[in-house]
Amino acid sequence: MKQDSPKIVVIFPTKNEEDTIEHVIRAARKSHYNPEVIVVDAYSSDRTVRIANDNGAKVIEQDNRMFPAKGIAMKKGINEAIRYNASIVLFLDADIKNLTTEWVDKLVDGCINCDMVRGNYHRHGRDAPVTKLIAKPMMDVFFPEISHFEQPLSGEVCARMEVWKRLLTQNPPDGWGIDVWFLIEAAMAGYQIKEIYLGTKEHTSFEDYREDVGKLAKMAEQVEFTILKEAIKYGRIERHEDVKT
Ligand SMILES: Nc1nc2c(ncn2[C@@H]2O[C@H](COP(=O)(O)OP(=O)(O)OP(=O)(O)O)[C@@H](O)[C@H]2O)c(=O)[nH]1
Ligand SMILES: [Mg+2]
Repeated sequence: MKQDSPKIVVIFPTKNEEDTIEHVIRAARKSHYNPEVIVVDAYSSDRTVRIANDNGAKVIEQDNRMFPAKGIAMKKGINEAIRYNASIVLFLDADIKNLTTEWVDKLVDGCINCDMVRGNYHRHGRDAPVTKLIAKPMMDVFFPEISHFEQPLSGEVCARMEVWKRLLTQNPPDGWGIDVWFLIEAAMAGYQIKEIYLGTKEHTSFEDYREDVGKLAKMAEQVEFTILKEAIKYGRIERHEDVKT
């Protein structure tokens, strides 16, 4: 590692990810950036925490037992990364079966000259219904200037620490709305954001809902209302009148 390499922290929010946690931590730790790996766990009832500890991650518990709590976990992770003096923080989902070290390197590389870098993938036809049916159409209406981002709910997001710190002060949501919220708030703050293509994403959460998409109802609701609240905050709500119903 070069002397002047930035300090990188990789954060995995986890809830019962014993099948994939070892693989993803190992892939991240092999990065030439030599990152610290933090797991923010949601009181997993399986072996996630033990496996994460055994593979060199620092494991912390999220702040409370409210679920879903991806936002709570991400906020906790950023605060922990601040203690590590990180200059770049990369969030990755822990359920990605085909995560590679190259993903980590590419996302961090992109962040050297950009404020925020986000993962984009090819997804199975039935994967990512909340992205396809809720987030993308709503972003088209309320935030057209950033609706070109293919994956507004991407869990693979890298940003410079000052970006995360500033966004933390804006009262981020606690649940599934967090991903699109970070995108909208970063864009509204004028940060430079780019999306990079990482290939196909294979993740275990898809297996949970491929036969019953209704399992995503809470996620859909939280994403939808996050975008609505942001549309109100930024004076965009009247744009719904342009939608043919
Ligand atoms: N700490 C914490 N982690 C969570 C929570 N909910 C989900 N996660 C983790 O967040 C990551 C993303 O969750 P997934 O269930 O894979 O959801 P997703 O892939 O973004 O969404 P889909 O594409 O709809 O499956 C995974 O690593 C989960 O283990 C939570 O409440 N707390
Ligand atoms: Mg997933």
